[in-house]
Parts: sequence; structure tokens; C-alpha cells
Amino acid sequence: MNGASSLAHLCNTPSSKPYFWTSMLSKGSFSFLETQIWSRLSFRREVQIATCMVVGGSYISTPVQQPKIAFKDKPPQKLEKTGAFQKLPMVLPSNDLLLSALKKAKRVSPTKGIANIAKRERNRGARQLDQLMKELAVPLRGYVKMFPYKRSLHPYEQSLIELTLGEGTYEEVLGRVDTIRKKVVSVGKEQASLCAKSSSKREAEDRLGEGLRRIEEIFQREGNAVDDLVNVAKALRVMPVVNPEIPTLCLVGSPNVGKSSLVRVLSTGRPEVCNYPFTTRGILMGHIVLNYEQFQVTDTPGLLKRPEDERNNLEKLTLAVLMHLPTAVLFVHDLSGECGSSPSDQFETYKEIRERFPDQLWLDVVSKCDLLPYDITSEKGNIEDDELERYKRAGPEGAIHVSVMSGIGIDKLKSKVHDLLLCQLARITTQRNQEGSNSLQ
Ligand SMILES: Nc1nc2c(ncn2[C@@H]2O[C@H](COP(=O)(O)OP(=O)(O)OP(=O)(O)O)[C@@H](O)[C@H]2O)c(=O)[nH]1
Ligand SMILES: [Mg+2]
Repeated sequence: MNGASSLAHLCNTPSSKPYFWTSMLSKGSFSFLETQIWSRLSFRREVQIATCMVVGGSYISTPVQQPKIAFKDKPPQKLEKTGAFQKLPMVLPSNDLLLSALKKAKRVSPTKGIANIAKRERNRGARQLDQLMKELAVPLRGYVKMFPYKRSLHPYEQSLIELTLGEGTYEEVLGRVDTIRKKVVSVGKEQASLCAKSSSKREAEDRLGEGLRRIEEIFQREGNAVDDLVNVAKALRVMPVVNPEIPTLCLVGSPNVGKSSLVRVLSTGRPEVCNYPFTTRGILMGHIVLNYEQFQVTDTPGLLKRPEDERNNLEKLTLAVLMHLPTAVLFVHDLSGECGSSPSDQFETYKEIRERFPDQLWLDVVSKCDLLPYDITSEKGNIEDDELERYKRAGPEGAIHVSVMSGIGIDKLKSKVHDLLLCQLARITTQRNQEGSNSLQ
């Protein structure tokens, strides 16, 4: 597919489609994420904690005194730093969870010293069902608790969740996991209680069998929620960690203009480079070490000239980085006519982004100079030329002209990028000092 036709195809990507990053190819500190569309289901979450105890050979169901947690309404805790996804718990697939719980439950023997066969059997049945319920409910509750509330996350990570999983999917999946937990607790309690009331050995055995079957059925029917949570955790864990306290250079520009090629030249990042738009489908990280200081570089999906409400989730990811992280921008312009976006469209996008983020430190770079039929470095434009005409020939004023292929301008670009990052570092340090002195007052 050539650049222009694939761009036309991708332009139609609906902006509301949820993307789910499910796989990653990583090279060095870089990762490439692919997308997959997720199904959406509605949910409502409320956690109730209950367990059962076997006392002196009889079975009593007792609610454990735990505070009720209403997920939707829980106030956000202290605002997190970034990096929450790396702390997510390991989630067992539903089948493994169920098999392991069944195995442990079946090992439970009746309380010692019960001579009556019927009593012993109902004690055993109730204890096994209780154990099974705990073996399932405790990890499920743990998962739900250990996945943080979206509102308590750094805004950048909130955007990552929304834009990569789809709006509401994160909460939905956790809600469904919690629903299974509640059903397991309810059925486990009910069956254990019936078992404890059985009048004969046979009836106790039947009640136990029925309880095990009903709990297995819940897992067969709804266990995919746990498997979805496994995938959510996997997808989020591989998201690149951007530390907002470290100066970050963010490469922005239209699709296929050479952003990733420049990231490879400037940093340790090794994003994929291809001759079609939207090769980069996530936020990718690289690093630059300069005078013993480490800086971050993020490659981003390309931005097309179109209204905000028509932007796809890939473009929204790029905007989320600019919005929520204190990045310096390296805006890449391709005037060669090769990338699929015309110079005038790129100019429009450029002006929009520049106006939208006026406080960002900024550097413009014109890429692929080797493809231009004239010496761009000598192109200053006439005073009479309008802004667009000058842009089409030489890019925005002050732009550095480079070619990754021929190496033109790369040393100059590196040096400017270093200056920019040092400015960014000075900004962050000043801000940190100000925050420090404010907190002392
Ligand atoms: N001739 C020439 N081609 C270049 C140069 N820089 C990049 N390219 C080519 O341009 C195409 C796109 O490069 P990428 O670095 O993938 O562009 P991108 O902006 O990251 O693209 P997306 O991730 O799809 O938005 C690739 O075929 C590169 O080989 C250059 O300086 N000269
Ligand atoms: Mg790219």
C-alpha cells in the first residue's frame, strides 16, 4: 500500500473505536503495540465481602466485617505519579483459578471427632464448599482491589486506559470480575448452608456436588471476565512509563513524515520505520544520555488535518502526551510530498497544535531534505511571499533542515535538541523548587 492510499484508508478510522494494545515487539527500551477492538458491556460495581466459618462441627454463615466499597463513588486517593501499570497484580486465568481452588477444596477433610456418618458428611461438604468459595473469592477480591481507581491515576495514565482499552472498558471488566466474586460467595454460602442442614449422608453428598457444579457453571459462563482482566493487565503493563519529572522530547507531526526515523537517530529508541502512515500506533519511548543526565524521547502516532471530534484514538494518544506531560516538542515537517499529507495540510495541523500548546518548548524540523529538488538551507523565502508559500519551501521560521538518509543537519539537530532538553530540565527544576518552597510556607 503506498503512503497516500493507506493514509486515505486510515483517515476513516472512527474516532470512537476503542483500541486495545495486545502485543508488543520490543527492542531495547522500545515497544511496539498493536491494537485489537474490544467488546463493550455494561456493569455496576459494588463489593460485598462475606465468608463462612465452620464452628464445632456445624456450619454457620457469617458476614465478615469489612467496609463496603462502592467503586463508582470512591473518592480519589492522593494523585498518583506515573508508573501505576507496572504495579498491577498478576492475574490467574479463570480456568487455572478454578482448578486450583477445586483441588484445594477437595483436600479439606471433616472436623475430627465427629462419629455420626451423616453429621461428618455434612460437615465435610460445608467445609469444602466454604473452602472453595474462599479460594475463589479472596483472589478475585484482591484483583479488584489492586487495580487502581482510574480517577486516582496520573491524567496521562487515565488517558492511556481510555484510549487503548476503550472508554469504560477498564471499569467494566473489573465490574464483571466482582460480579463473579459476588455470585461465588452467594452460591457458596447457600449450598454450604443447605449441606449443613442435610438430614442424611446421601443428601449432604448431593448438596456438595450441586454446590461444586453451580460454582463451576458460574466460571464457565462468566469466567471470561477474569481472562479479560488478564489481558487488561498485560496491555497496561507494557505501556511505556514516562516519568513527568524527567525532561521529555516528544516528536509530533503528520503521519509518515519521518518521526520514528528521527527518534532512532536521536535516542536509544528503536521504533519501527515503514513507508506508510500510522506505523507508530502507540506512545513509544527512547532515552538520551547527556552530561550524565538522562532524558526521555517519545515517538507518537501522526496527526492528520481534521477537526478534534474526528480524530482517532491514536491521534488522541499523541494529544494526551502533549496535554498531560511536560514535554518539549520536536515538530516534524515533510515538504517532499512523499508522506501522504500535503505541506498545506501539515501547515494547518502545525498551526493548530502550536496554538493549542503555546507554553511548550518547541523546535521545528524539516525532514527528508535529500528528497527536495532544491537546496532548502538557502531557501529563505521572499518577504512578499505569504506564510504558507514560505512554509511550503522551507518550513516554519527557524526550522532545522535534516535528512536521516544523507545525514544532512543531524549534528545540528542533536545539538539543538540537547539545548532544548537542558532548558526543559531548568524549567522542571525551577518548578520543583517553587513547589518545595510553597509547601514549606
Ligand atoms: N528519503 C528519505 N526518507 C526518509 C527520511 N526519513 C524517513 N524517511 C522514510 O520515510 C518513511 C516514513 O518514516 P517513519 O520514520 O516511519 O515516519 P513516521 O512519521 O514515524 O511515520 P508514522 O509512524 O507512520 O506516523 C520511511 O520509509 C522512511 O524510510 C529521510 O531523511 N530521507
Ligand atoms: Mg512512526
